[in-house]
Amino acid sequence: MKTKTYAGIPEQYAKLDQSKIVLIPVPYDGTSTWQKGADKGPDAFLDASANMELYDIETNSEVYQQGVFLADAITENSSPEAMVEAVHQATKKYIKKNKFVTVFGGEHSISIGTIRAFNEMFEDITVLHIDAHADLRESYEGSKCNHACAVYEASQTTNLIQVGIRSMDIIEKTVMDEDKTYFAHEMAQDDNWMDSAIDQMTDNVFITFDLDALDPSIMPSTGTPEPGGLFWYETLEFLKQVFEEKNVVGFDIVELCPNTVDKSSDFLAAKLYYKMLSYKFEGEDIDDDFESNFNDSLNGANKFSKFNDEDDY
Ligand SMILES: [Mn+2]
Repeated sequence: MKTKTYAGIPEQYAKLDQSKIVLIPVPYDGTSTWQKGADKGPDAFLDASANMELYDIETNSEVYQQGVFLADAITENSSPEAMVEAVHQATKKYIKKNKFVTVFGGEHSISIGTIRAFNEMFEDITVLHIDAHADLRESYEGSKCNHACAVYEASQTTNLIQVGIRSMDIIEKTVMDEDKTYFAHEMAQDDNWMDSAIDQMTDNVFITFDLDALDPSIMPSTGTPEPGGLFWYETLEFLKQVFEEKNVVGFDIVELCPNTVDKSSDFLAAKLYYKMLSYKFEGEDIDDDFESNFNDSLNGANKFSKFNDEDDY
C-alpha cells in the first residue's frame, strides 16, 4: 500500500483502538472473466482518497475524525475458496471488536466472505446489492466463489434486494426474486423505486456496491461496463435515505478496475466511500461510542475467541 493511513489522515485518527471504522483492502482478481485489473483497485482507491478534501459539505462533517483504521490488505489468493474464507474471518474479527467494518475490493467474489460474516454476526439481515449484474449463479467455471456467484449465497440465507440490474443469464431467473429486484430499465421510468426498495428492507442492512452499477459515463474503470446505469446524485439520494432509515451495519465496494489514463473513476470510488461513511455517522459526536448491535448470544462467545489475536491477518 502506498499510503500509511487511510486518506493520509493523522495517526491519532488511524489507530485501531480509537477508530470506529475499519477499512479492509482486498486486492483480489482471481476469477474475473473479461478485463483484468480489479486487484489494482484498492491502491488506486487509497491513492485517490489521499488527494480528497475531507470536509463533507452536505453533512457538514469530517467523518475521518471518528477514526478509520486501515487494516492489512488480504492477499490470500491460493484459491477463490481460500480468499473468501480469509475475507470472512477478517471481517468477523473486526465486527467482534465492535467496529463499523468496510471492505474495498477486488472483484465481487470477495463479497461472499463479507456477507457471510455479517450474516453470522447480525440478526435478520438485508443484503442490498447494487450492481449491473445479477451475480446469482450457484457456481461458475467450477467454483462457487466466482464473481458471477457473488450473491447466490445471500439469496439463500438473507433478505436480498437487488438494484440496478441490467445484465443476467436466463438461468438466473430460477434463483432471482423478481419482487425484490429493481431492474435498471424499470428504475428509469419509476420514481417510486427508492421507497419501494427501502420498504422491503429489514432494519439491519449490509450494502454490497459493485461500481459497475453506475453508468459507464461516470464510472468507466470497471471490468464489465454496462450502459444504462445509475448516476451520481440519484445514487447518493438513495444511499442517504437507506442510511437515515435503516441500521446499515457495514458495506463493501468492489470492481474498481483502474486505468492509468483517466483517474476520475478512482476519485469517484474514493468519494463514494467517504460519502457512505459521512451518511453513516451524520449527527454523531466524535466522542460518542459506536453502537454496534451484533448478536453474539446465538453463536456463543467462545466460538470467536481465536479472533482476539490481532496479529493473525
Ligand atoms: Mn457487476
